[in-house]
Parts: sequence; structure tokens; C-alpha cells
Amino acid sequence: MIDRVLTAFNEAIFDTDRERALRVIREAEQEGIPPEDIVFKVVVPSIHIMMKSTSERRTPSIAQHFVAAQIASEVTETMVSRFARSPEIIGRVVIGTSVGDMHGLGKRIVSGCLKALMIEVIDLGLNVPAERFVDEAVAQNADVIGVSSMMVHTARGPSAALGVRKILKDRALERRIKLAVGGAPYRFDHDLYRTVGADAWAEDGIIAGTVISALIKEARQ
Ligand code: B12
Repeated sequence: MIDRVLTAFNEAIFDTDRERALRVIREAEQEGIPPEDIVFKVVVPSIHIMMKSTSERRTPSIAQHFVAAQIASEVTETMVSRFARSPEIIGRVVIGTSVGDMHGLGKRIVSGCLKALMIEVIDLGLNVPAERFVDEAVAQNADVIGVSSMMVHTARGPSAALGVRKILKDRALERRIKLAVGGAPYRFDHDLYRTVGADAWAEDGIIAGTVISALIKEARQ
């Protein structure tokens, strides 16, 4: 029965049909499928299917990413509140856009994908200075800082990832807190993430899920 639900849910998110996806989930609940199974046997596998299709270059569109991330995040949040026991969160990420950058769509998609993978996300919003990224990461005991930058100068600027890296180094936090970046400039120049001192970058929200899960493991070793 769960396979049928996964197939129907997956088809709905690939069709960017939010209503149909939510209906599939409602019906699954009515049939008695527990919230835990809906998250771990439907939502999380559907994100993995999208990851796989991305890596096989059957690239889903921005609309598919966006809708998948939003629905996955919405369903996960609702279901998690109904879990019999609190689920194990695999890690914590502080995310925001760099100083001067008001492009927030990509960050929202990334946040949705991470939440669906049981990663807690603290979203600092737009126009976030380097110091705030680090202060919040320390205060929230985060494993990873994610800096989203859509313009070349907001990616390369001293108060973006470069600034975060410097503060992490000055405060001897580099082993404990990892730094991930993303946004259009990193797609144009695949080595830019190294130039700005990041540990990793990701081309889209789905790949961000894989990359950030790996960084969490590294930070927790
Ligand atoms: C939509 C858009 C806007 C909207 C933003 C609306 C919003 N609320 O977000 C508005 C109209 C406000 C806007 C304004 C401007 N924009 Co604009 N904008 C775009 C546009 C067309 C799409 C961006 C977008 O949303 N993409 C869709 C999302 C899903 O993709 P994404 O952001 O890349 O995110 C994915 C990945 O990058 C990755 N990712 C993103 N963040 C992160 C973070 C981490 C940690 C990880 C791991 C991964 C990751 O995962 C995401 C999800 O799949 C781009 C063009 C482009 N090709 O990107 C220009 C673009 C980014 N804008 C540009 C410019 C110049 C501007 C303005 C300066 C224009 C102006 N003269 O006013 C202003 C600047 C405003 C500011 N201070 O930020 C330029 C930047 C050029 C450059 N070389 O720096 C671009 C590239 C257009 C161009 N070709 O000229 N913009």
C-alpha cells in the first residue's frame, strides 16, 4: 500500500500539483498510514528520487524543485507534530542570504529540501552579515552554515562566505562548524566556493541535501 502512496505522491510533485500531492497524503492518513511512515516511506524517498533523477541529469525544473521542496517541508512539519515519539534530527543548519542580497527563493527551496531530510533549519532571512551567521550558529549549536548569494559581488564580498570563514578561523570553530554556499555565481564558476573559503557548494536544493548531510557527518565526527 505504501508503494502506491509513494508513486502517487511522487507523480504529483513531479507534476508540480500541490493539491494532488496533499490529497494523496490526506487519503493515506485516512487509510491509517501512520505519520512516521508518511515522512520516512513517502516524503523522504520522494526527495531521494528527485536527487537521483538530478544526478542522472534528467534534471527537474526549478518549478519542480520549488514545489517538491515546499510540499515536502509542509507535509513533514505537519506529520512530525503528530509523531508518537519526537524524531531524531540528523543535524542543524543556519542559513541566510549574504549582505546586500535580496534573492530569497533559492534559500527557501534549500530549506524545504533539508527539512524533509530531518535536518533542522534556522533561517536568518535576507541580508545577513558574516558575524551574525557565526553568532547564531554557535548559539543554536549548528553543524553547518549555509550562505546563499545570487550576485557575484555578494558572493565574493568580504562580509559573505569569506567573512564567515575568517571568523570561524579566528574563533577556532572550523572543525565544529562547516560552511556551504550556493547561488548563481557558483554555477558560473565551479571553483568559486574554494576561493571564498567554503567547504562545499551545491547547484540546487536537492544536491544541497546530499552535500549538507555529508558536512553534518563531518562536523559530528
Ligand atoms: C528572481 C530574480 C530576482 C528577484 C528576486 C526575488 C526573490 N524574492 O528572490 C528580484 C526582482 C527582486 C531581483 C532583483 C535583483 N537582481 Co536578480 N535575479 C533573479 C533571477 C532571474 C532568478 C533568481 C532565482 O530566484 N532563481 C531560482 C532559484 C531557485 O535558483 P537559485 O537562487 O540559484 O537557488 C538554487 C541554487 O543556487 C542552490 N542554492 C541557492 N542558495 C543556496 C545556499 C546553499 C547553502 C546551498 C548549498 C545551495 C544554494 O539551490 C537553490 C534551489 O535549487 C536571477 C537570474 C538567474 N539566472 O539566476 C537574477 C540575478 C541573480 N539578478 C541579478 C541582478 C543584477 C539583480 C538586481 C541588482 C537588479 C537591479 N538592477 O535591481 C537586483 C538586486 C536585488 C538585491 N539587492 O538582491 C543578476 C546578478 C548578476 C551578477 N553577475 O551578479 C542575475 C544573475 C540576473 C542577470 N543575469 O543579470 N532579482
